[in-house]
Amino acid sequence: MSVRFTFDIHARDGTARNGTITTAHGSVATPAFMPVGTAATVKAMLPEQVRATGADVVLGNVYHLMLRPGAERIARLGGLHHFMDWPHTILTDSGGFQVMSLASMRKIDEQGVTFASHIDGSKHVLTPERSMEIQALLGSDIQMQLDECVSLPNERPAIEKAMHLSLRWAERSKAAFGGKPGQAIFAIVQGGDQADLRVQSARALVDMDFPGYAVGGLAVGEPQDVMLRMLDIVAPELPPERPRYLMGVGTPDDLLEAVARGIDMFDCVMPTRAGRHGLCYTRFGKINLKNARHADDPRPLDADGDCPVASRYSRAYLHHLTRSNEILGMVLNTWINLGYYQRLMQGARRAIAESRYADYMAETKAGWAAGDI
Ligand code: PRF
Repeated sequence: MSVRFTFDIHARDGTARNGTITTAHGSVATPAFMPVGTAATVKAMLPEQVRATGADVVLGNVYHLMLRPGAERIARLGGLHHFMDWPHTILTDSGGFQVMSLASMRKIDEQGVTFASHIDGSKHVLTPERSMEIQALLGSDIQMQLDECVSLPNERPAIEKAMHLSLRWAERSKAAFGGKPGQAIFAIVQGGDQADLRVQSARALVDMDFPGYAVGGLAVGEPQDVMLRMLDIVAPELPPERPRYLMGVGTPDDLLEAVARGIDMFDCVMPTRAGRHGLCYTRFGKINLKNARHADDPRPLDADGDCPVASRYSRAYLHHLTRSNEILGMVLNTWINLGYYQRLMQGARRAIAESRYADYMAETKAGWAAGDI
């Protein structure tokens, strides 16, 4: 029996939604946070630990994996799920965004992106067709169209040009998508901070009929209120029965606000990257474990919470590991953060199902603001 890609909405509270995405590799409870596993690893974590935090899906990157170890090699070795031993859902980003932030000598034209590898300087071309071919070789469950994302603030002509190029690349990506059972391709809405361009982009992509829609080009330098205004404008344009993914976002506060506006999926390096630098997210707000005030503190970060790490180790120990650059410090801090992001989304799902999302948001924010940490 082959599994179809589906999205079922169980409950709505205002514009917030609680649902389940089903892919070839299992189900994803939404709203969902997807830990970033750029190079076929969620840095510092074993796959079973990532799973234990509550993640149903992780993200992989075309850009990194095509350069090292190579998409054809991963395919020969049985695909990305087998290679990294993550048997659950995988979403892959198409590569354009990472090329623009990491590669040197980047050039974008109608055909695609030409760039030099940040690893060895070798030259590569990524077209919509090649990006989809790579995502098929990886065996990704949710594949993203190739797009162009410009940073903000930016001039309108540059935003408009990138939005139109992304629409043409959406057509080509969709035509090139292989689509085994249980796999899907998502479109990406662009248009920067320009309301009319956002609407134009969303409408053109909806006409192309994708199984899911992402909102790209946000959290790229604009203030939070601009991002939220764009979500207020874009979400009503998208088909209510299809999943919506806000790419590369964000802080816990961003997630709560975007869920309220109808977003179902998120990914961000923040919990993993911040963790490796000693920054932890908890119910009581953000804490910098490098700070000297923790050196003699015997209390765990969250004695009464369900995180096996945050309830167990003392702040003094986490401070010591972090200051000493110990590998275990990165592991524990990453675990705490991924655990917190997952609990935040679990709480959101429950609150939406019980029609008390606004209260959940207010209570959660009050917990951060109390700042007793
Ligand atoms: N496009 C793609 N990946 C992304 C983004 C985008 O706009 C962003 C923007 N926040 C993060 N990751 N393809």
